[in-house]
Amino acid sequence: MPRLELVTGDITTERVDAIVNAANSGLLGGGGVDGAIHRAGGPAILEECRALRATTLPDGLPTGEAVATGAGRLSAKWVIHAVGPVWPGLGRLADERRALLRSAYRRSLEVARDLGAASVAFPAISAGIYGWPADDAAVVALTTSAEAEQAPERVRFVLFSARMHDTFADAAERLGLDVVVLGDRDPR
Ligand code: AR6
Repeated sequence: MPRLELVTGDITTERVDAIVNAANSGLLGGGGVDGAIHRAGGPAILEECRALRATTLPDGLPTGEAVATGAGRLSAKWVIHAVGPVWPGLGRLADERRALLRSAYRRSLEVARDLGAASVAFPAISAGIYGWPADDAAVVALTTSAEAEQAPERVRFVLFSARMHDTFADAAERLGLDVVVLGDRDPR
């Protein structure tokens, strides 16, 4: 099981080997953390995404999948673009889509591991513009990472607000998972 870490902050400044982007299937940028990563990382990331669309991913990246590019000006070596599902509202569809959210985490961890990353940072995938309820998003993020067989040694959740941080911390406690809470500025 990887070491799980929680921190409040802006994921674009994290000093980890790989940063996960909560992208969309088009891979050509967007709002939220996606916009922040492309702004901070510069045009090289978008160029690589365009190249993927022109070659191996003409129809875009399916929901629940992940693909890596370089990280441009970011201190990370790679950005792993993962596509989470849109929250469908409570009901039958929620279970199906939850499997896709699990898959987005699992595939990101596998891609990170295949790249040789020792550390990876995640935002709360789907919990912003895609509307996933924060507590459920935290449970999926934590359990999928804790259970992952293919993962870097360190998995860090970088939460943009104190409230989301508390949601992740509470979920971890309820689930009986050991997580290391880092200070706002991670000394690494
Ligand atoms: N660092 C860490 N977390 C952040 C940052 C940041 N700089 N900025 C936002 N968050 P979202 P989604 C948090 O909306 O729900 C885009 O348009 C945010 O507060 O970025 O998966 C894509 O192109 C929230 O908790 O991603 C897609 O179209 C979490 O990151 C769509 O949004 C995820 O919010 C994906 O929506």
